[in-house]
Amino acid sequence: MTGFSVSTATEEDYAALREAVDSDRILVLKDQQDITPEEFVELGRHFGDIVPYYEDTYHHPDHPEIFVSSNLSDDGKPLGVPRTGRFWHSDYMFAQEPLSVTIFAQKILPPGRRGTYFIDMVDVFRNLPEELKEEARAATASHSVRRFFKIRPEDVFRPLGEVIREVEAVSPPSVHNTVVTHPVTGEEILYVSEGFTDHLIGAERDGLLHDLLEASGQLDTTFTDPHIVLHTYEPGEIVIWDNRALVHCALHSADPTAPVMSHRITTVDGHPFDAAQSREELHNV
Ligand code: 7UC
Ligand code: FE
Repeated sequence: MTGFSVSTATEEDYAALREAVDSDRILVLKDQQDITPEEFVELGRHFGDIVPYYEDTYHHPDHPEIFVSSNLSDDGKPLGVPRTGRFWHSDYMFAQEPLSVTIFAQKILPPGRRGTYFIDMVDVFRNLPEELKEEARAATASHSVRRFFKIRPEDVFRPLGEVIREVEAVSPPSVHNTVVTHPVTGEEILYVSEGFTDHLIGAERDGLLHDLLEASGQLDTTFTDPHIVLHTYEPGEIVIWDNRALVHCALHSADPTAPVMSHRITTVDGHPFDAAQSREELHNV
């Protein structure tokens, strides 16, 4: 979409953006290079309550609502965390209440290809054989950040066991339905990811998680599976996506030293994450 500007946007414009994200799952706003952090936060507020990342190593120095992925430093202090999200996931899958919407702004683009791979997990579920659908509906899934928790600068010289215990205490695994019902569209979403889903609970057989991930395209290391769509960023783009329906995987620059920076805001939209399971139930699993 061209022509959007936070400085002139009306409530109707924001409603149209939200509708586009619900119907198309992903929306690209062009020519946003001049957006200020304050305006970016303002944009985020129109998609629900902003959830700052739970680890403050990722925070923008002046705006904790903004998650920074970057390999740059300011006065020797790292700005955010480099090379984040290089694995299939949905943001905050490991949390009791995962996120509804992700808003992603590429601030400094490295040379070469920098993008995000997406898979529409509504499509994936719709195309599963009926038998696999039934097996998935019958199970719940346990998700954990542990494989992708990034060691923080202040963790150096700490015993690894202590760090692991802390990760498990601060971000214990979450349990969600393996098939989540979208609260706005009513669609069924296969809610599993290669990066965060640790195991299924109540599955009829071993290997179900593997079969579901395989069917989704998330195990294809060549990224040529027909479910996979790559969005490569152009300067000034902001991409907004439905974090319930899509899983994503970052494509970082081939050169890890090339300066790069992206800003991200995530929200909960006020609907239950999963229409089939109330928030109270989620907190009591
Ligand atoms: O550093 C990262 O790759 C961040 C990841 C562990 N979590 C992203 C999220 O919101 O779930
Ligand atoms: Fe992510």
